[in-house]
Amino acid sequence: MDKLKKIIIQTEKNNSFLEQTFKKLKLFIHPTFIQNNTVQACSFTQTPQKLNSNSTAVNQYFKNTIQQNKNQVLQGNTKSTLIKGKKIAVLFSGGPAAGGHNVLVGIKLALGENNTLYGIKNGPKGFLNGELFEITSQKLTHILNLGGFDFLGSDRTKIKTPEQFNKVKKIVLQYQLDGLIIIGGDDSNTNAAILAEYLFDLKCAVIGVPKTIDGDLQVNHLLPITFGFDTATKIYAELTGNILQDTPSSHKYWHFIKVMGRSASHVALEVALQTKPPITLISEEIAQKKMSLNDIITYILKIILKRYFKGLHHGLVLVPEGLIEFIPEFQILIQELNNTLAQQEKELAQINLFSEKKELIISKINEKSAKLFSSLPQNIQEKLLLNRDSHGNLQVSQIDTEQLLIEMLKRKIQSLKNDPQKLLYALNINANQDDIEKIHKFKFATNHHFFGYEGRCGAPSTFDAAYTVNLGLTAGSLALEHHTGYLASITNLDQNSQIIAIPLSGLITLEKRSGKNEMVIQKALVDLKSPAFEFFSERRSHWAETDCFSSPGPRQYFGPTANQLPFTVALNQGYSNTQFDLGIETDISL
Ligand code: FBP
Repeated sequence: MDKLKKIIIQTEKNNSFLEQTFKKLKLFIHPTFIQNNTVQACSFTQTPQKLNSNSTAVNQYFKNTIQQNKNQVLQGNTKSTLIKGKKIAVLFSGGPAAGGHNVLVGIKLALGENNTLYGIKNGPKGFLNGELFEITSQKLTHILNLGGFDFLGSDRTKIKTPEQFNKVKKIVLQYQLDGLIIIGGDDSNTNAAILAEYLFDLKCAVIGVPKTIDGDLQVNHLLPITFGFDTATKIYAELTGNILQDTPSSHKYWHFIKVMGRSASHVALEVALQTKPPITLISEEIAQKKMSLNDIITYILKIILKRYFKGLHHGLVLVPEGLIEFIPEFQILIQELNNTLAQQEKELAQINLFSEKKELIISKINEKSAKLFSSLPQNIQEKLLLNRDSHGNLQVSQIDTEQLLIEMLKRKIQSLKNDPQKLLYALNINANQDDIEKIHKFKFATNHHFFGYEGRCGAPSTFDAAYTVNLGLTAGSLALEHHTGYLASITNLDQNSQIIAIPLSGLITLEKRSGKNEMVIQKALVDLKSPAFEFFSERRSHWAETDCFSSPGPRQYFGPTANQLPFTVALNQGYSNTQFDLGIETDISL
């Protein structure tokens, strides 16, 4: 075989030239974890800061954990005492997010060679099946700084039934676990809090690590962001920036891009701040203004036409994944569909033809919802009827909202062509005779995209790479010292960053889900009074009227933007610049 072929073959199995380099990249390690030039666990002390739970039901449910942790925030301090012989297990829960592998590396560094780290394959489901194996340092050298969750795998099983809890107990006893670390989002950390209480008597500490590209697990200044958000938004911003750059070049397309982020619009907002497209929809604002689908279409069309009259035949609309669930009439429709799908499960399972399924559904929902459902394109109807996930959620990532908007706009534009004067008047656009003539020539050429899965498993940005290894060190240290029911976190990401632990029980509230009160960590949605949203709302009309976009390019590992934090995080935390400071660049030797 010739030399060139050999070189290319050597890049197989996560060994591209880039990956080879990434595995050797130095990482920023927080000074709390460095003693005598070695990276090791820290110890924790209580801070005066306490989280208050207002609900007696929550206090009652978490009585053991709260009695021990007093809902007080902990702070990490450098220490030297050596802890030996502990057995800690770790699992991923939910969708992947860049940096997950570095969390494992961080935990392993905290545990050192005197304690045992077990990896749990395939998330909570694998835990229930006892899929544990020992993670050696050797195994981790191959995944340092690489994207994905594939080293362990993940799943979305919610541990909730008595049988499942019994299985958990059995596994904890079988492996004599002193700690369990759950790397997950809001729902998974709710599960971590519940398991901490459940395993209290067995003296198995349960620790959460805040993961999700959605960015919807935030606790004011205590948890500025989850890991994975930075990488995902940088990837989406790169792609969006490239498309924006194409628009005035080809000068004919309107691109509709749906970006991931299940419910909250943090991802869309961040990508908007990075790239400044003409239109970005923010679900939380649409819900607050009670905008109907027709209102949204009217809003978009007005901008499209205003740009058209200025000679701008192109543009881009950024659509948050969860939009549909925030439009009031869809909220009602989805609720009714959820109920009907649950009640008619058996009947529906026996029907093969979609038209017959649809007929049954329509006969069971109210007239208004039936009318809305019938007016939707068939592919949207089909997706709205897909199975719910294990937490009972509609699978919004499967719904082509960007295509729905295009279809509805096309219908509206058709009616505009039939009666331009009437519609321009309805849209409140002042148009002269020339403009009306132009309407007849108006062409609406579109493209649609969904940026979702491509953002979850890319190699972590420098921020996520550093953040995750330090979160892993934090979680490992908490478990070693047997602090149970805590979420690992780092505050003040721009300067004087601090290692902290947030009591999970202090984050739990009661929320009505499917008609029942459930203990949950509430999703952090985009706050319309936040500095990031206010800044966006100040700038957006300027971005709509002219081409103001910018193209941030690929995520960078060297140079001026290598240490850049998400803009939304920097704005909302009141930082004075966009750079993170997480410690000292250190060679990781495993
Ligand atoms: P997590 O909340 O588990 O991190 O998942 C985030 C997410 O990427 C959402 O943005 C998206 O709606 C969902 O996962 C898609 O899930 P799936 O992998 O099951 O298609």
